[in-house]
Amino acid sequence: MISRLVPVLLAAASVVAAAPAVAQFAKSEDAISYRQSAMFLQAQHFGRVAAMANGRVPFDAAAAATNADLVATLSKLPWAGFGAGTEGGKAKPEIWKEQAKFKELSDKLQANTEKLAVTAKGGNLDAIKAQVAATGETCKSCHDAYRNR
Ligand code: ASC
Repeated sequence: MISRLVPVLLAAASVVAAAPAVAQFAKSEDAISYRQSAMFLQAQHFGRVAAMANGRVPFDAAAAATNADLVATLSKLPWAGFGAGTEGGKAKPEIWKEQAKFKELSDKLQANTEKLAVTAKGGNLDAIKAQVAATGETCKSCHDAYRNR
């Protein structure tokens, strides 16, 4: 009897495992905290590279590379926190109505931060300035469309 239940339980477990990433959050407030935390960390580490690009702090190639690497990793994180039923925080409801456009912008950010990490490893400040600008534009275009002030 129990043994006949095993395949059923395994199938049920695989459905849970395949559920959207939102399933990892116990409640929608946790998803909101998660995505806001990921955005906060991105802003801190992108801000360190941007400060060098803008001449606000002296250029330190190793610090730029380390921070750019972190941004590339961190930029993968927030999206799991925008699952179905997690509307709220600073997120505009349009995110859940325009999933394809939101995904396109999140992919664009990740492509830009990846490029920033590669560029920062190269150590050329002018190239870093250009890629910081391109990445910042990507942040801004998504915020303009999908973040409440
Ligand atoms: C940051 C930050 C943003 C972006 C954006 C770029 O450092 O916190 O939201 O860069 O200002 O335009």
